[in-house]
Amino acid sequence: MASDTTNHPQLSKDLFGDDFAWGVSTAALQTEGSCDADGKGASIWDTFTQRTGKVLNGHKPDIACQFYDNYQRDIDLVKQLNIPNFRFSISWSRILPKGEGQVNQAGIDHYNRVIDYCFQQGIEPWLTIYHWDLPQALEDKGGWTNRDVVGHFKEFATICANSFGDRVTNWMVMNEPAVFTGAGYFLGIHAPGRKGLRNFLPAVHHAVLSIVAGAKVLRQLLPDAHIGTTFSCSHIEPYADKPRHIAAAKRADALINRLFIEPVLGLGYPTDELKALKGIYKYFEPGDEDNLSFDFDFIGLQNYTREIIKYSFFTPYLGASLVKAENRGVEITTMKWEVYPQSIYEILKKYNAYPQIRKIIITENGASFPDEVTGDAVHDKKRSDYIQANLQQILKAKQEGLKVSGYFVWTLTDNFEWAEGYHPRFGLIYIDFETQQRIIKGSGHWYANFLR
Ligand code: GCO
Repeated sequence: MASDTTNHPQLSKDLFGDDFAWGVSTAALQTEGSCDADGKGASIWDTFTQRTGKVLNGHKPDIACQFYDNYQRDIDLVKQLNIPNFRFSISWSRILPKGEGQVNQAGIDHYNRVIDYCFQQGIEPWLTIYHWDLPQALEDKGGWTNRDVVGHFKEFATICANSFGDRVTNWMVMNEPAVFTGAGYFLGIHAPGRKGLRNFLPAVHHAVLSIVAGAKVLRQLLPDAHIGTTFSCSHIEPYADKPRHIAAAKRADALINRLFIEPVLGLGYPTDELKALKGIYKYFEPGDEDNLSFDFDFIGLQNYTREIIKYSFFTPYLGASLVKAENRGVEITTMKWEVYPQSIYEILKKYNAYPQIRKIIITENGASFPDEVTGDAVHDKKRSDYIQANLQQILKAKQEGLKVSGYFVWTLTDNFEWAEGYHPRFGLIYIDFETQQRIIKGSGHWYANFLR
């Protein structure tokens, strides 16, 4: 694979230190398939993808990577790539088909087998409790806009802690709340497809209460657990050095980078910067102020790109819009995201500055590019270059003393990329979705060598 890889001579795993956690991340809905197997209830993504026009090419997650039936095959590949830590999520509706009440033991048994198999292969499982696949039965009662969801999430987190906590040490309560509330309850482009501030604001508040409630449950039941939660983030720059663009970039930063982490760190919602958020207090109940923050062992940051922001009179509430990377003449991925590795360094500097954060782990970073398949090889030099360039930036941050202590690639195999279906390929491992054949890509070979 030598010809497939640019030499980044100074990059070696050892430079990051012995206690740096190396891994790969996945999510249940994106990989498992078997959407109604063994008593599983429907999730909002199972129903959303039945609606026409919601997902590119009408793709559905019902088969995906067949990870539910064939988890051993892919965990074997994690091992083959020398990856010591494997992050995956638990499907809420496999364990509580209606989101609450009746427990489906088959779902618990399944995840116990997956966890046990990781340990058998010498791989440390890292569990995400919630990665966007809310049970449809809860959505029918209002989903994240209904405050009852907090109690139901607590119930789900309690079952996870009691069922898996005897072996699993590393936990992430929730994945990227800004995306599932923003895309799912404000823009309507992700499940459940709801729109507007009146859906978004309660969803945000109930998500924050749930993150904290879930973390408290873990801490109480599993005092030795290593507890985190993950946030999406992007380095933001104003379009031009003009006051109106600078102010717009600050508002976008409040929405994209600060909305969830600041309450969780005890700093409250960033309503000063973003006035439209003030409506969130309507959804407060007495005592909420004391239930918005938690002292996490680590914060998971997920960064892919930077955003350039300009003032926009026409964007309601925000008064800001993105200057699309495709119009800026920069290198972009299949997702049309700018390739800008310095973003991850800027992000580390930004979050490092919060004294309340003890430790940062990059729980996702990666890229989708078109893969070139020739026989039994997949050439994806752009992906390995992307990962190496990002690691160079993380190393620089680490050497400057910033508190970063882990890196997880998104993702193991190509999978179901939400509203984009199977078109964007993010995997270190290629999947032919017709045959389910796997081929380790050049980037996978690179990562395996790097981790050796
Ligand atoms: C995320 C999502 C992943 C995406 C990835 C690429 O947390 O954003 O966890 O599910 O697939 O980010 O868009």
